[in-house]
Amino acid sequence: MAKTKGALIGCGFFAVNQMHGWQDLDGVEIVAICDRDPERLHLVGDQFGVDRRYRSADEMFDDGGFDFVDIATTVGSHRALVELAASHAVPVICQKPFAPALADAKAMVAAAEKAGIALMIHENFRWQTPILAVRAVLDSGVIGEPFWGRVSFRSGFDVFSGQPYLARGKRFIIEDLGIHSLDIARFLFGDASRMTARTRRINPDIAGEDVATMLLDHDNGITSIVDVSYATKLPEEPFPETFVEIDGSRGTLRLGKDYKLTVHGPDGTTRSVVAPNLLPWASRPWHNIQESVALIQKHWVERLAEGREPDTSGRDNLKTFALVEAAYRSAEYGETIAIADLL
Ligand code: NAD
Ligand code: 89V
Repeated sequence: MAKTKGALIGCGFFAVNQMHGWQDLDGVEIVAICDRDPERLHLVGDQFGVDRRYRSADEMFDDGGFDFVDIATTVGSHRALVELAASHAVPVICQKPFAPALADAKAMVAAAEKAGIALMIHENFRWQTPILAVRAVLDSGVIGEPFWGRVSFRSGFDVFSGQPYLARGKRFIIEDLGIHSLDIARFLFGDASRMTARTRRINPDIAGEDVATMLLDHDNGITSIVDVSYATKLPEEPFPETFVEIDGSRGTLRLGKDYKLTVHGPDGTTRSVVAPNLLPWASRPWHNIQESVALIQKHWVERLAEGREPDTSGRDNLKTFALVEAAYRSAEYGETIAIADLL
């Protein structure tokens, strides 16, 4: 069978994981890559044996010859590149954060719909093995109907050495990391209708907020807390683990350090370890995120072949991105924000 051909734009820090993920997938081949920076183009092209290399995305699209494009650039270029893909009717994956602002994200969804192409946001945290394990427990019904939840990511890890742009943005932790945690909250507890948030900047050397505490009212009556911090100095650094607590009508679930999952129900308590697999190209502590990259890319290829909308489609991810926007507004004005007013 002919291989599905992809192209990748943005050969930076994170794209290497995406290239590994594509390389591992049977039936997929990345046939062209693009980066404005010739050094990154050279490094990634040589590492993954891709001969077609472009410094301009326009030129790469003009030459064509691929079935989808994977955008792994930083947020400022996402709208222009998605619109470029739409103008060439090429299905597109775009890294998170979706866009600089909700209006841009809506325009991107509209462009993809008008062109009749699939648009998936690379929102991979819900594809992490421990998060999928939590979802499976909820689906089993063992803890009954959830009524309260917490999604927590607290760390002192130096993310700025690998991703220096994170120290410079006016927005930091909610836009970069909280966006994943908010998507996990939607994945586990359903869509949210109201958001109340508070933020702080503890690290004086960065421009944006590095601590956020968010309270969500979900449509189905669940209340959740999503709390994120890069200013939390713990005796054992948990990066990049997400902790989850859920209380249900029949029991409780706790996902804690080292991927330990405790489920308590009417028939007793089970304790297990739901650690991610360490893929051959992965390295600790990033392996949890790296495996989720491989899984979301597999999902994309499957859905593309079936002609079905991916789980984190642009349309779906507007609801996650609206929570980001709402959190910043709530923190700025000290008010609770109705999500429906944004969508
Ligand atoms: P980076 O700065 O290391 O890499 C971006 C690359 O894109 C650079 O090499 C740059 O030259 C290139 N580029 C930018 N605009 C371009 C354009 N218009 N045309 C061609 N090339 C262009 O950034 P990064 O850390 O790799 O992050 C990239 C994206 O991945 C960001 O949106 C970030 O939030 C996201 N990210 C996601 C995860 C995740 O788990 N989903 C993890 C880390 C980063
Ligand atoms: O996943 C991400 O988006 C990364 C990090 C985990 C460092 O926040 O930017």
